[in-house]
Amino acid sequence: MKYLYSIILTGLIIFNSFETRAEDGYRLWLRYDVIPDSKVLKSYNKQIKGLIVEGDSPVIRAAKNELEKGLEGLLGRSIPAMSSVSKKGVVIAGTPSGSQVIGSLKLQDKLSGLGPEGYIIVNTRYRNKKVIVIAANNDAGVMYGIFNFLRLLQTNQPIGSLSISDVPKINIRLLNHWDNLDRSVERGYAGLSLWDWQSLPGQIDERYTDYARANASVGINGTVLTNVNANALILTKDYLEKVAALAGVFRSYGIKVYLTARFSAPVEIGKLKTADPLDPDVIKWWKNKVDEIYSYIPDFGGFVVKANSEGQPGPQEYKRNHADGANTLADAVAPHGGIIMWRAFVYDNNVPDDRAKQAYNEFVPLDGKFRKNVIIQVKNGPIDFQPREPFHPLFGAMPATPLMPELQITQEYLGSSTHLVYLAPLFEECLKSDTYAKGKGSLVARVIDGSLENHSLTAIAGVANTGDVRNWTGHPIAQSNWYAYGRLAWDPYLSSEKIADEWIRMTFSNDPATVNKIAGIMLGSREAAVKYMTHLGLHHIMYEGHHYGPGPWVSRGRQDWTSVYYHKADEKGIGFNRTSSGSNAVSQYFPTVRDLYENRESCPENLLLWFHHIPWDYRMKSGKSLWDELCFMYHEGVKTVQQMQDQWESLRDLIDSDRFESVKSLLVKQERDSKIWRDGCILYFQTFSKRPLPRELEKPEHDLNYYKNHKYTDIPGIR
Ligand code: GCV
Repeated sequence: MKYLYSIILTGLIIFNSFETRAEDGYRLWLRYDVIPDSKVLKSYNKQIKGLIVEGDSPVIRAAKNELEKGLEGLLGRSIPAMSSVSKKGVVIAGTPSGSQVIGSLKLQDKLSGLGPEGYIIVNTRYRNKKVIVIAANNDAGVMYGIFNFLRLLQTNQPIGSLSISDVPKINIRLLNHWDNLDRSVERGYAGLSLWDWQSLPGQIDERYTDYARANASVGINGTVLTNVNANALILTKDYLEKVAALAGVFRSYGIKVYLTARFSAPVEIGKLKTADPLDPDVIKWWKNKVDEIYSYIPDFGGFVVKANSEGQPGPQEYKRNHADGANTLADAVAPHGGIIMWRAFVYDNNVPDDRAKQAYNEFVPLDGKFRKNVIIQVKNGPIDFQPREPFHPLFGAMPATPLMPELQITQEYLGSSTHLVYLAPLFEECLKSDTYAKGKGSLVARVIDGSLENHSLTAIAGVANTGDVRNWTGHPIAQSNWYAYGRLAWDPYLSSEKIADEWIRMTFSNDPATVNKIAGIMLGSREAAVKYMTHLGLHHIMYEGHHYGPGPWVSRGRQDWTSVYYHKADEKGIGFNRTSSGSNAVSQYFPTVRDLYENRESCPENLLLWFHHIPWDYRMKSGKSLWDELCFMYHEGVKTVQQMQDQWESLRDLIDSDRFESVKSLLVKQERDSKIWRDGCILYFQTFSKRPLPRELEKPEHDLNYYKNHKYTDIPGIR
């Protein structure tokens, strides 16, 4: 019997891998292959004998499907759906109102306080039989519970004494797609947009469902389909029908659809003479337009708006402010329960002030002036998704207004989908920064989960890294950034280590050696990128336009789009003086943080050149001069990439050859590019420092002109 069992199992494993076209990455972390550890598999098979998932909503049906599919894949046999608990080992999922069995378990106490999306997973007894219960107040909670239960199995966790009670800490958890209607993706490096507007609404690609499954599995419950550099056409009838078709797919996974609103839409598609937000015709136009949208999509989430930023139209053109603009839209969506996410990413070339200060200057005076259904969307740092930035000073500075962070999952400034950079440490660094807004412990996470100021409107956005390439994200490891974002959106207090551990187990293997090796590479990768690109607080010194390689020499055109504006290297030293003797951006932080940054001795060295102009011979904590430290850091960055290559090589026999080879070849490019960053930057800064490269360091292969003229020909999305 045992023998027969293992023959069937081997057959299933082989069948499964043929069926799924080797490891092309399409299945993301929802792979559901038979658990290879026979002990673990046997124990699960003993504990899971049947299923009861009651309820008849689309969400429950989708969740039930997922559970059946997941269990069949992982356990290597289909688990029978049952109508009553006739034996031990039944997994029961549902809500007290939708499921008789769950209803009879009297779980009210355990479920109270879990809201519409929280859930419990517990081992208990039903009519004296051991069962596993996944219960929630609402269907969405049941679905999240089911995904977590599958994650427990995928990561080989014990399931004999479960007592899980989980609830999302942020209510609205969004992906922002910078996708255009011609299917190009701004800062997208993984092919075309997932939304095939030409074939919608008639054709529904299976990818839409798989996209929704992936998002739901990590708790993402909203998607903004269109670019913040918005096209008003998305608000016209033909496109709304297409949007409605997508919303129909996503709804079954608890995901709402949102759009970007072009502020000048009343003029562009409404044929009005003005888009002045206080003009009665404009107010009426938005109201009618919104009513129309809700007639297509009754659960439409609302709008994201980029206004008066980088050439986008906005209320300031009519001498109105951001609150006037946001409130007109907010009033239009309010009767339907919609929200407005108004972006604080604003800066103006004509304002002769430090760009890092402008959002704060424009928005803090408006605190308390927004409608209740407006939330201000703030990038993690004050410039623009750089490899390292201090947290944005707006966090904590607008106590009367809900704020949501915007994180960038797509790697605009971190090597696109060519470099292996695990972003959870970057996200975590921002979320765990202490603003001191209400004394110690006022973390950014507490500002945005509403707990610091008691806000109930809470949200978070991540700029998506997905596209229509087979593996969704281009670089196989970039999938982890989508996963990590979702997990942190659900719980911003999670650690990068825990998230990496889960993702690796689900995506590659539960073998401890494999997990450790991949985790080691991932966890050091962000710091490596910072070191070979912009360490010690350097920022915005990238190649103009595509932002991929180095460009510290960029000096033409709009000042605040150049590099020289930011590094301010001269013969004396390097760095942007943002202290009280400079732009005084430090004054936008609460006193404890302000004092920390103001003083160059206390300023963390990894942000030193963000806040200070430092002499080349300044003694760093290492004992080296600033110049030597800068050179050593660049070299360490490259060295880490080389170590990543060796570590990856040691995985050759531990993981599938498809993903092994793909990452290996990308690491070769990453090493090449890290050297271009290192040598280009060192040679350029040397023209100011006039100091030699420390003797022990390898000399650049080429002269500065070579790096200045280097053209990339093999970077996704870059021509
Ligand atoms: C969508 C940066 C990017 C732009 C992006 C902008 C924004 O400037 O380079 O591509 O535009 O941020 O976030 O609005």
